[in-house]
Amino acid sequence: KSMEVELREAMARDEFELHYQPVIDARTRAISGVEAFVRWHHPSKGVLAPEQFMGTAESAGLLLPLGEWILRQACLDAAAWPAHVRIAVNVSAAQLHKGNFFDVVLCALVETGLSPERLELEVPSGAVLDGNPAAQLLAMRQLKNLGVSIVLDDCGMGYSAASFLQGFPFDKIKIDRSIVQGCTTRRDCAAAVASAIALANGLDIATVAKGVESREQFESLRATGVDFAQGYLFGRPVPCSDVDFDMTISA
Ligand code: G
Ligand code: G
Ligand code: MN
Ligand code: NA
Repeated sequence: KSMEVELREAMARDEFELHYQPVIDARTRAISGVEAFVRWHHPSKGVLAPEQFMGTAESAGLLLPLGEWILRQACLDAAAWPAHVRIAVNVSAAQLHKGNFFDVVLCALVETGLSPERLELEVPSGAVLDGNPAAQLLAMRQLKNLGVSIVLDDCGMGYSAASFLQGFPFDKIKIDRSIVQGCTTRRDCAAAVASAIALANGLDIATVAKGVESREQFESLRATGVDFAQGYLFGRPVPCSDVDFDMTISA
């Protein structure tokens, strides 16, 4: 059987699951939210990560239905959590480029009862640049008016030009793991992290450091002024029932 056929069956058979990774508030050291990551419980291959099936989902035209399922499931799960926990959902370029994106998000919020202020949508920078900027801007502005946050996900230095950040209504940027992980050992990484934070601060955009794996990295990022941090130091993505909503990181 081809993976494409298996993916179509997986949608019907409910073989997808969301795992959640904690995001820590760097100031309070307490959990501020989680990011959702999709997993596929393949009938014979075990648990598959998105890199193993997202390509096929895309070529099979399944990114939109899968994306809608992910959004709705994440909102449904989050609606049952303590109200201080925000939920970040990754959005694909295909979803962002579709004209009905705002309606899909609104529908998920209304049907699950999740407050819009608790939802963050993480958009890949490539998707923003490649698409129809006017249509995307409209959708982003509508979502922001509703109270949803827009997050620029993979902010490597290539996309962090002030003009780009200012051209879209981002509430947050996520600083890439590749530079975060070098912030205590490499001058180029330390400089790149510091300049991303300074630029975001100047534009009233919050910052999240991804891929934080050590205490030293976390303390260095806090000293540089990062607002939020995420990574294996705080926890891996885990099933909904395993998330610790009272997590705090001791000083
Ligand atoms: O934890 P993990 O291996 O699942 O994540 C790998 C990549 O897949 C990440 O870059 C992440 O952004 C992407 N990804 C994970 N979950 C989702 C999802 O629900 N939707 C989309 N569009 N991408 C996801
Ligand atoms: O591209 P993006 O950074 O969104 O990818 C998220 C992927 O990185 C997921 O597969 C997630 O499980 C993984 N991840 C999350 N935190 C860490 C970390 O601290 N270190 C490493 N190496 N990977 C991480
Ligand atoms: Mn993400
Ligand atoms: Na990601």
